[in-house]
Amino acid sequence: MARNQEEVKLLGVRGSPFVCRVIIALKLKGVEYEFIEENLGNKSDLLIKYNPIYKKVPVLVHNEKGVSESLVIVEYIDETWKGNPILPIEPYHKALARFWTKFIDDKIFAAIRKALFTKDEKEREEGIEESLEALQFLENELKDKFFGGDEINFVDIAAAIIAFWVPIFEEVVGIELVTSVKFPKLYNWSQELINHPIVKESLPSRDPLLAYFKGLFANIPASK
Ligand SMILES: N[C@@H](CCC(=O)N[C@@H](CS)C(=O)NCC(=O)O)C(=O)O
Ligand SMILES: *[C@@H]1O[C@H](CO)[C@@H](O)[C@H](O)[C@H]1NC(C)=O
Ligand SMILES: *[C@@H]1O[C@H](CO)[C@@H](O)[C@H](O)[C@H]1NC(C)=O
Repeated sequence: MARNQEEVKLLGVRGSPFVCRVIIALKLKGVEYEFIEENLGNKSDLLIKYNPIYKKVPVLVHNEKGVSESLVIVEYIDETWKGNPILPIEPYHKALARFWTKFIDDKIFAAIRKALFTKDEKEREEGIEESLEALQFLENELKDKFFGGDEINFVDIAAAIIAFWVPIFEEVVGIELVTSVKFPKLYNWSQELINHPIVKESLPSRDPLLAYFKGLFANIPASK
């Protein structure tokens, strides 16, 4: 199929850090796409059809082929549209980039969730401790302006959640995680990332998101 006949659709919601990864990747590659806003309270037939297992966004539909899971989608985009590479080419560096993205989802995101989405103080303290421990590994890994060096790469895209969403969570819950004192490199990186032109135009608006998470947090049942 000729390039100009390509049909690219993204099923998503605006505020999702996982959907945002895919938006950043598509914009970096200069791929035109149609954004289809999902209502997660009443999922579309399209979402159920293309992601019957998890029924989650993002889903990329490229010429009627569906791809799910944000990190898998970003790799697919990188391999399908050349130019502005997202993953390293060299196998060892590629393996390391995949390792860190998995670490972000399995360790950092899990610990941060634990710290946030609870009203149990003991659970929160444990979550904060686990978050700080995990973030320290990422701080030690950061050697340049971005994880990708001068340009953003797979790890920067995966970690956008730390740069943009985590400060919102901190504000909602009233805790501190990524401060310039605790994590000077990560803090600077987060400022660079959210001001990177492609990332900046891919991020959702902060205020509605803050209001949304405030509501979500207020509705967490009190612990026994
Ligand atoms: N591991 C998934 C996570 C995606 C995810 O959690 N999506 C949320 C929105 S932020 C969702 O679709 N939730 C709907 C549901 O769980 O029913 C990814 O990386 O794509
Ligand atoms: C869910 O969405 C479908 C399709 O847009 C609509 O027909 C239906 O009324 C919606 N259901 C609810 C409970 O809002
Ligand atoms: C962070 O940025 C500030 C201001 O640009 C700079 O003074 C500081 O040295 C940077 N810190 C690190 C750890 O890069």
